[in-house]
Amino acid sequence: MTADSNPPIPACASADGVWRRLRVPAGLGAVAPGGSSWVVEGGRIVWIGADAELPAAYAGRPEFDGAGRWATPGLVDCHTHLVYGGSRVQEFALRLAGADYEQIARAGGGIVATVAATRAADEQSLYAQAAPRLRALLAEGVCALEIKSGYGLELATERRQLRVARRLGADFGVAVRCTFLGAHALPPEYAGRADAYIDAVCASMLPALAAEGLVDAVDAFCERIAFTPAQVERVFIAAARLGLPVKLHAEQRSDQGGAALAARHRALSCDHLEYLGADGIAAMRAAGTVAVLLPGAYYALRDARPPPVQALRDAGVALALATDHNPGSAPVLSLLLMMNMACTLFGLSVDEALAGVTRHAARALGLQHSQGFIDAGRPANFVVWDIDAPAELAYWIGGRPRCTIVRQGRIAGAAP
Ligand code: DI6
Ligand code: FE
Repeated sequence: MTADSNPPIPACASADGVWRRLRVPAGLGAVAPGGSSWVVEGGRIVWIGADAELPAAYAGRPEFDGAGRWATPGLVDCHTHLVYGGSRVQEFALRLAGADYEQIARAGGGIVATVAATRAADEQSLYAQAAPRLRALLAEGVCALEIKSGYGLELATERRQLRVARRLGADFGVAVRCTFLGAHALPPEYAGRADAYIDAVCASMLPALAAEGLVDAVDAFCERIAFTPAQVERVFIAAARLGLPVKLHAEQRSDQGGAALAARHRALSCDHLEYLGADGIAAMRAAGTVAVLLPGAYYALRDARPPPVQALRDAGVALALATDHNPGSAPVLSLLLMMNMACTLFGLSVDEALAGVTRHAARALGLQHSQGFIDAGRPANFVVWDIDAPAELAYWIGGRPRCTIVRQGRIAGAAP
């Protein structure tokens, strides 16, 4: 995808008025079974109820007639690495020729290759490269997303990534949660000195970026090719000192006990989880930590071991889905496709997949009070779809249903 010199999507028109005759899938809104209406005022939903019960006080407002269409909350992509320099298209060819992700990483490719390209890119270039990726996600109804740092691995570049993430949120009128992922990989200048790098993450990078208001949460990569649980725990302690919530890339390629560690630190989410064991599940359940499943990375890496969905379900752990958009393991630009893959590859039901890209994804970002559910008192973030049934959102592969998106109280545009 080429860099974008176009301006952000304009927020076309106010959504203020009465949205009538809409149906919402079970569990995604405070709605009536037969058909619902809601009233948007000043960009927020101020009333919601059955069509027939619309208070007379709202008569005369602009009307948007859904004519029985399905509506969902705005989608939430709760795990992306959207801001980075370059691509890793050559690794795709290497993988097709038989190399695996860890071999590529150990040979100096992988995350560290993107670190070099990101360090070389200025803020304007990072913004221009990320904008079309964001535009693709937004066109499917995404109203909130996470953007992680982690391709700088030194202060100035991590700052640049997070500043671009903040600017994208403001310019595109979308809720962006900025997550500091300094403990993503070991930068080459610290080769053989992982603990010294973690010192720098905890003592200087994180406090500086948090003081600049650039950090909403703190993440780390706990894996054989990344950081040990003991190193991750030091990062979590530094986050707690600053009052920041944590999350973890855990158990993607081996069971390191990362999920249990993260749950002990009351993590918002643990993500990937293909190798998650019973202890991790129990700890996540006890802490209310969301399990974020990333079927795009699973697919792209041709993994053979799906996450333990049935055990997570049995334990009552909330399941969220995300693109994990990144240039290496998940060049994914469609959250709807992740619904399809989660159903097809991981055995989720359509209802679970829908909750996974709305309600539970919002919780994975700590945004459960403003995103992922249609209710009075919340900012107006919802999508009205031209579909026959909610299952259509998980059905198409490589296309998307037409829709009208209301994002932060503005009608953001209809898909062509
Ligand atoms: N897990 C991921 O899915 C990404 N980072 C991580 O820790 C992959 C990042 C990359 O390959 O560039
Ligand atoms: Fe990731």
